[in-house]
Amino acid sequence: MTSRRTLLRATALGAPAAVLLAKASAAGAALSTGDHVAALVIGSGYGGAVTALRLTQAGIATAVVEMGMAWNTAGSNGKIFCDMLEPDQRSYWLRTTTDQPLGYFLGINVNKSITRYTGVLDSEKFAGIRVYQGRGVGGGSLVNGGMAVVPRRDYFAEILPSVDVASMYDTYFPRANAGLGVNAIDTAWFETASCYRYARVSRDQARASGYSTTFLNNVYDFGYMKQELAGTVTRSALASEVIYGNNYGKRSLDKTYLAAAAATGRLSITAQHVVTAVAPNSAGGYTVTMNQIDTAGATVTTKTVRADRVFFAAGSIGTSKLLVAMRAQGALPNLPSAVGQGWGNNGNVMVARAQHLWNTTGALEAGMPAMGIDNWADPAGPVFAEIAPFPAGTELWISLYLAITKNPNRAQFSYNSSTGAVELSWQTAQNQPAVNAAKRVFDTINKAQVTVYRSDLFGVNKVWGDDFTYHPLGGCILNQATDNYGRLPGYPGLYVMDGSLIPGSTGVNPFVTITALAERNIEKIISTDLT
Ligand code: FAE
Repeated sequence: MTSRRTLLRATALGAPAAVLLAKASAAGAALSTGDHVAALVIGSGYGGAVTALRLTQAGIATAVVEMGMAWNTAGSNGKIFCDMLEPDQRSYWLRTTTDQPLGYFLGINVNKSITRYTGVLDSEKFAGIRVYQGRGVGGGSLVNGGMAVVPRRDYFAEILPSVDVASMYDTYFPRANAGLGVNAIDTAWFETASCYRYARVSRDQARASGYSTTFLNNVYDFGYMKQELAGTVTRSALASEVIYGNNYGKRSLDKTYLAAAAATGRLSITAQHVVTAVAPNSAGGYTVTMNQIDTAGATVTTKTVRADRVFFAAGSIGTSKLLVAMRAQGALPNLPSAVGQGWGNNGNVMVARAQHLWNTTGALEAGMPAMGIDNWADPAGPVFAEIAPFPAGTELWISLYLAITKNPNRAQFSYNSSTGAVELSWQTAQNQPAVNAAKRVFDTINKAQVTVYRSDLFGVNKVWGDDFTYHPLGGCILNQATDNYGRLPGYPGLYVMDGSLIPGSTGVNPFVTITALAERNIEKIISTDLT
């Protein structure tokens, strides 16, 4: 309840989130070389935002460093973010062409040229997988589908056996849901809303094929969405806004956790700074090196600051890359060998089905998914498939799914000394168990409904979207690479707080798990290490 009250207090102050965050940046300004801070948080996604709020509430001045932009200024169209139908430079992180997850239509590449810019969605390419991540103050919360799903209790116990399950479900998951502003859809409205026809069609066919379905909570304000459909407010989720940001309606972290942290007056946010090194400082604490970048990604200046404590919250990829590089380069040579191990894609695979002409999915599709097919209990191939929108603004007769499966394959990060890059060993073929599990479900549905797969959306003649993920997890696993609360062994004052703690899979969309685990860990760290 504390978090709920604090967040309410933050907004009750009368200042909108953007003003609070602007104050946070102004109060602490950007970090400068020579600064000495009590706590420095690398990254402003879920792990970082929870850490920032709880540290500042505990009276500790906290500096958050974020490589992406603050996303508080309107662009050429009068809005902060662009939509999915007309992506411009704001869409992608330092690319000259878009790299849409569904990059093809009728087998034709539909990506377009854009100006290289520090846009909000990164499609980071490794040898065998593209990893989509949010870039900006708020991390993945700026670009994600908002689905806020608590994992199954037995599966959580299976993936993180060192964590007390009762305290997670009694305390930390409820705390995370409150802090994130999670809300449930009005199920009666769902049944009639034109913008969820696509979900109802998929649901009815799944049920008729023997599968059960479930509603999904979200951090998008469903009350706002109702008004969008009624035509009384500006559209966002109903205006093809999702993966390049939502201009309205979404409770992203800059409006929840980070706004509440800013309201304490103890938060500073340094945006457009990429942390490149962390090493022990001879005077105590750690030296953190960072490059300030411009909107084309060029380094403007390099800064070093000293921090008594450093919280790695750069995401599964960002944290793993930094730590693996620091170990290899000798800055943090004693990091355990488990750092860089155990990375997985949460069993992600996407697929689409073609509907019969008489089974329309609707021209207006809500960008925020609200329903999933739950076949996780099937021991032959657990699948939890979100019914995803295809918000093209026109009838397409397409049913799209993001399947989360129990893929046992894992990958490692390693440092390539000749290029200086950190590589990820994942190969596309490692996703075959995910494809097999999803195929069982969707083959069954197709057979029962006499429908077929679309093979024109993920490439030419390619049924499965098996070469990208939205859910990078692991690389610095709890109780293996860190202790049971995210402390890095051998380096007092260094902590890991994000999705890298989770061993490659949560069985559902991951941000509630990441948030709840961060709530659990920071509570322990504050009570034992900081007071
Ligand atoms: P994250 O949110 O990625 O935050 C890390 C931050 O650190 C980012 O802001 C980075 O820019 C920053 N950073 C990285 N390296 C550095 C550095 N060296 N220096 C400074 N800053 C740095 O990490 N999950 C759900 O639960 N439900 C959904 O509906 C959902 N939909 C998604 C849709 C899309 C398109 C994507 C990409 C993801 C989706 N996810 C969803 C996944 C979710 O957003 C992701 O698991 C979390 O954002 C991960 O949280 P972390 O705190 O680990």
